[in-house]
Amino acid sequence: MSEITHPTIQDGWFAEKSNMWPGQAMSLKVNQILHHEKSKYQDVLVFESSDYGNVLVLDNVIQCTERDEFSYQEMITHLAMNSHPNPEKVLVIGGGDGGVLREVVKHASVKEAILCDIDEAVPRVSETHLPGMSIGFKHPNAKKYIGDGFEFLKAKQNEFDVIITDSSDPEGPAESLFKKSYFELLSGALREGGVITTQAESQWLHLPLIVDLKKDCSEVFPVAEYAFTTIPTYPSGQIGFMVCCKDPNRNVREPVRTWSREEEDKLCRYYNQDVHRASFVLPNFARKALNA
Ligand code: SPM
Repeated sequence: MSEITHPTIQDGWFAEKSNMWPGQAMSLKVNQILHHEKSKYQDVLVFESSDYGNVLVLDNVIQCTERDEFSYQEMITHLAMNSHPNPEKVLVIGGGDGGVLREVVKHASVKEAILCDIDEAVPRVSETHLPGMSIGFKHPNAKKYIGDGFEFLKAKQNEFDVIITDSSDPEGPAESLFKKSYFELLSGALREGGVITTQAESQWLHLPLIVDLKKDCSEVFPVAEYAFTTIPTYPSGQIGFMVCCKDPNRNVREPVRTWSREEEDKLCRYYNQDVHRASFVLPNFARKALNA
């Protein structure tokens, strides 16, 4: 075990406790702590786990593990990208580990992919400890910008085909990215027919928040749907996304572009066109709440 200590790690186990998921805590066995710092915005921790590879934790909340990150990064990216007929210019807000960028540049249509993260510590630490994700920054069409996503968007009008908001949870630096005024900025920054996806929490834990998000998104976009993916290391084993489009005639539940089955197999470990469609199918309790 390394010399570095962290309050979330006791007796060789990390525990993710938060009032956002009271009474439960995901635990991972720790081999060693690789990095810890208090950045300007948040507590940044990376540890090597016994079974999930290296793990990035911000403000005591797991952001990604090397073992299961592909589920989240592929789904938040390809649900949006394959709901657009020709995404050329793409913006990622947040996502400082680079995993979403890695997925965006898999699309041959992309001429420019810009990532804007508020905290320089996240890409810096990811470049050292999460090389399989930060590889996204190395693509020739990818650009990184450090700054506040909300402020960045204020200066943008009709610029992007797809915008993906890969945020942390609403308590902390990402709070403004869950507000209706943020979705209005996203809509303004999108070109005609543009698509967004945004991290939209778990139906098991945050249904009232998701109901509010869907309401806000529906007031800004003519199409606003909730989809979800499974992921073992997020609380409740799932996380959702709002998928919205400026074109009222677009059905985001159906990919407008598909890779061949062989390409899907080569490019993705989780996403495929059937999973795309299935991710919008909700259990009764969530469907009732979201359709009410
Ligand atoms: N590129 C990966 C960054 C991850 N962004 C989302 C993190 C969400 C973590 N909290 C999940 C809690 C679900 N309620």
